[in-house]
Amino acid sequence: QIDEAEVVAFSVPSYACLRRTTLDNHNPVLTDALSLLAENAELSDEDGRGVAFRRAAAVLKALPEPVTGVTQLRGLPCLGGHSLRVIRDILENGASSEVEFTKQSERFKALKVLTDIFGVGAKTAERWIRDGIHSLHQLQESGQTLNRAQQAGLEHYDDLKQPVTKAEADAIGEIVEEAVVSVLPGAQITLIGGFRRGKLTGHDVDFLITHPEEGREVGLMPKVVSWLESQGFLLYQKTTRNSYLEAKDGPARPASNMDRFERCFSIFKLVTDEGPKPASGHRRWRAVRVDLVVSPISQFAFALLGWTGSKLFERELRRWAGHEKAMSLSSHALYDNKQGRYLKATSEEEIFTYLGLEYIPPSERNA
Ligand code: TTP
Ligand code: MN
Ligand code: MN
Ligand code: MN
Repeated sequence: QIDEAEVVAFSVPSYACLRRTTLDNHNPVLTDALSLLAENAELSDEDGRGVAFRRAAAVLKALPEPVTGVTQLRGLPCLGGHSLRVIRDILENGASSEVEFTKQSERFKALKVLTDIFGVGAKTAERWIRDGIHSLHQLQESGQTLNRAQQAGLEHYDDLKQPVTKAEADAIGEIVEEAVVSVLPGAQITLIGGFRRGKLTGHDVDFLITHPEEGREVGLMPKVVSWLESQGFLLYQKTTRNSYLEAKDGPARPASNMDRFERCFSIFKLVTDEGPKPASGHRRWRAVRVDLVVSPISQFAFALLGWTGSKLFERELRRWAGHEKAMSLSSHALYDNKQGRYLKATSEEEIFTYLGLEYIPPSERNA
């Protein structure tokens, strides 16, 4: 018999940026289920539902131990009726019928396979599915026109599905660093994204590049890309220019959440084995997705905070800033709407202080 007092009740603040979320998840079955429903919603153009499931999953990720009964969840934030139903199903029956049904559905499977191609988003996948395309094979047979990114994505599909290890990320980091200092001595690179949060694997590797002297970073990306290309390290790249201009009278947040740094989406050719020539049919390299971002030093702290993630942690930081502090936070700047001015910062700690938040280190931003 279970004593009422033995039922652990948890207490968790509702904003993910008020919580410390490590990679030590005690409820992976529940969070996987909710994340799958979030993914399905996002792929189906139901972003509101997607965020609701992401928030619910994040609350469970922050719990100090496994949930054994729904009574423990009383009073927890972000758990709507739908998420609670899914959780109860799993706790009581071992599985959620909705999750199992979604996983098996032809539509979800097709959306997954197609959007797993680099360069293919939900809208494109949706259109292809309407044309009866549900698999890579059907796509190849269909005669659909693919853009350059999608062609590269299809060509390197199997490699890009393989998780990238920390060792591979570090190997790429050394090459990128060599490129960066060769074209601009004194320039610095920082590993960002999931690896900065301490993840052991990732779907890509993200780097932030800057130079301690403001302005020296201008025009850097094309030079880095040329260097990498000349050495044969890039299988694909697309560079987009910096389009950020600080408005005289704010706010910091651009129309979309997409930031406006000079950035490069690439597919890297990483040599995996320096040994003797491999048997025919085997190759000694793999393709890895790499994202490069260049920021001026004056925006570096904001870029670092904005690109370290997790995506939900970032979203919650911006929500906190807007709703609780009347400030607009982006990867470029922090604007105080009441004072009508930008707040300068040279470290992530300063930004947390402006926002009235306790500092959360990267390893505890895994919401
Ligand atoms: P991702 O590389 O997509 O995610 P991740 O590194 O957290 O996870 P994974 O291991 O699967 O790669 O994005 C990294 C961070 O960059 C994320 O917090 C969101 C941010 N970001 C932007 O600020 N702008 C953008 O346009 C994109 C795509 C990401
Ligand atoms: Mn990443
Ligand atoms: Mn991720
Ligand atoms: Mn990335």
